[in-house]
Amino acid sequence: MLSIRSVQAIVTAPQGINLVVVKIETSEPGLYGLGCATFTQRCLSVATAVEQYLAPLLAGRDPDRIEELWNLGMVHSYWRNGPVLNSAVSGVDMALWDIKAKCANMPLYQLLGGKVREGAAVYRWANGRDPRECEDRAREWIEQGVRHVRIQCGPNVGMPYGGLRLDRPEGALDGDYYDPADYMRRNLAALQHVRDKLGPEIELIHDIHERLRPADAVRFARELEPVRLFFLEDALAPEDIEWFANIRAASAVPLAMGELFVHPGEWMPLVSRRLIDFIRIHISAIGGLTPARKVAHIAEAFGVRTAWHGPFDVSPVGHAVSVHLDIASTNFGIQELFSPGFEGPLREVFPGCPEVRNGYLYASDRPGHGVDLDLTAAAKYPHQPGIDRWTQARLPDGTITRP
Ligand code: GCO
Ligand code: MG
Repeated sequence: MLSIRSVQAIVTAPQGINLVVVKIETSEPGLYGLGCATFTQRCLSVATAVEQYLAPLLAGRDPDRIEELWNLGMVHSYWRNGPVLNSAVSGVDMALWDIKAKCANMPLYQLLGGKVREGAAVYRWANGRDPRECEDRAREWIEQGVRHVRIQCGPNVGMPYGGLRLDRPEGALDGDYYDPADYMRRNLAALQHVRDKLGPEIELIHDIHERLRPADAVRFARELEPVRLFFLEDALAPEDIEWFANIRAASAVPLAMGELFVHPGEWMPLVSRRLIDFIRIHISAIGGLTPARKVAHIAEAFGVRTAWHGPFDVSPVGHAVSVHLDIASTNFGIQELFSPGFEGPLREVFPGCPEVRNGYLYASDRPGHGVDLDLTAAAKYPHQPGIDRWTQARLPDGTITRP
């Protein structure tokens, strides 16, 4: 019987962003699987959870039993449904699906029911410091065949969430200050500008990134209606999801939520009460492909579409798993793809990155999810230590707030 021989967590940062990948080797020489366990802000905690707890638990077990091992991985810690342990289980889970597809000599999408489309339409980031820069960036994507662009206008185009106000109180503590009022004015103007300049065909998206108080989010969603967004992303923090009913009552803007979700109790009420239109979960944060495919099926029953989280802090392994699920899901909505995409060192460390052409992501037809990991190359880009500043977000008076 095939068995699990080793479970290893690899932390690598080919683009300077810490990624976590789990490699499961089996008793059959050369047969291994790779999974994404990336929670970049706490990557070493995830790696420790994999190697200190999951590796000894799984050694010698049957890799075919994915559902069994996913449930074991989730409940064995007793306390569960948190981002660190879920990410660790995700790395194992995706690696087991990779192994199963390799054993079946099939691309992963075949195990998920086969293709319902050839490629997954992507949305790309059009970040700018002013409306004109946002417009220019959007035009660059449109020239590459992209039909969905996310407009974010703010001084920090690298992490383009929130406005800026410089008049901090005396002695204010350091942090990443933003002014919700400035943010709303700035982004309403930018979205109106881009819609006016690019016309009605292009699909526009905007990410509030949980940075508004609920009442402001309700008002902003109403103000955004004339822009005709494809969807408004993360209008609320997970702690405030009861307010989605208020936004639904006030605005017809399609709503997308989920990248911060870790517990079924967060997404289930929004889906079952049809309070959102797109579920945008960070797949590793809920435990991997096994739960994500269940979320997709449940969402389909309620008319909610998928829009899996696709930032720079998902590894190419995770992106590949998303694409296989995208092309096999009837209720696929859109796939986020970070900028600049799978370039340079990322391709060196992860041979087989998904291909992007004319606004679509394509899944590999090789057995498994199609992405490999070059351990020698990975070692060239070791863990990047440091203290994130952008998640030390502060309101103008210096109050720490949600990033
Ligand atoms: C997105 C997200 C990211 C997150 C990042 C957190 O929509 O892609 O908002 O930009 O901020 O993944 O680490
Ligand atoms: Mg987001």
